[in-house]
Amino acid sequence: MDLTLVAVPYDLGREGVGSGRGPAAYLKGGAAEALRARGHDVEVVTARRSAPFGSELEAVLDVDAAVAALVAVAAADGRLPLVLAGNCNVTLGVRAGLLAAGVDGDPAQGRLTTIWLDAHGDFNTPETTATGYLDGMPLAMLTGRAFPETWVSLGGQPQSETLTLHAGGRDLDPAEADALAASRVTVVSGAEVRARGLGEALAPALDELAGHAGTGRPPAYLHVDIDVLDPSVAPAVGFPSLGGLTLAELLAALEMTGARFELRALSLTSFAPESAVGGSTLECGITVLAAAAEVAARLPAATRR
Ligand SMILES: [Mn+2]
Repeated sequence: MDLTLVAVPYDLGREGVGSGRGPAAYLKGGAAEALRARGHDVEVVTARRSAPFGSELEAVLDVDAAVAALVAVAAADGRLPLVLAGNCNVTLGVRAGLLAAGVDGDPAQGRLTTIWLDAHGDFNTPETTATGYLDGMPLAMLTGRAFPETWVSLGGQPQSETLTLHAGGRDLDPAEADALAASRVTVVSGAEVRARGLGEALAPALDELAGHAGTGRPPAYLHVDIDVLDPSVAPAVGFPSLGGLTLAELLAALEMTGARFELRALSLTSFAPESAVGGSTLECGITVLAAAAEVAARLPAATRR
């Protein structure tokens, strides 16, 4: 499989701080070598902000424009973009890049879905947030609920909520949880996973999502905030939340996604190497990258273009 590792070394637009150190830590920790050892062709590129830091929102969109350009080139070339980033805001750039590469362009193959695995809702808006924290809003931004002007600057269209699944959430603000429950996003909460088991909780939701997207195996973009894992498994994150997935459950979610969708991109965020002993989190992340490459490699090459 031809892979493009896209490093996005920013935490809310600030370079090399907090979770913005995660991408370099993955690369220094052997992410590219681990993928090459499994037989993949791996290129590594880095997204860079083009202008000095102004505001968080400006800087995030600046970085996302760079991410979109790199993802578009990789996807158009039949490579699988594996995007390593500080924050979940990177999803805007990944989606914009996939759209630019025409991944959403063939209705016969189904429309592009987003599957979002995260301990947090990331669904706050300026109206519901208690703190104003911008990285509490990326799923709301992706779906056009928050800062809809984003999609004017990035190009492309917001992700339809009907084609969006959020799974593994267990730490949501009350107003955010209400908004998510009232939305058209399919939700599989962390509590449901714990109560029913991952397979039983997730399979019907993925089936429903695939049904909304079209016939055959529609294209999917999988976003993994590594904090969806339990902190006992992956402790080095900025906002750990108990009751999360095991690594085996996360890998099973990837397999279940691959069984129903064509995996067209993966993003992996929130690894903050200095927030705890980073080793196991690093290993988990690299394992997720390898699993995504393996799932995507099962597709015939022609469908990746
Ligand atoms: Mn997140």
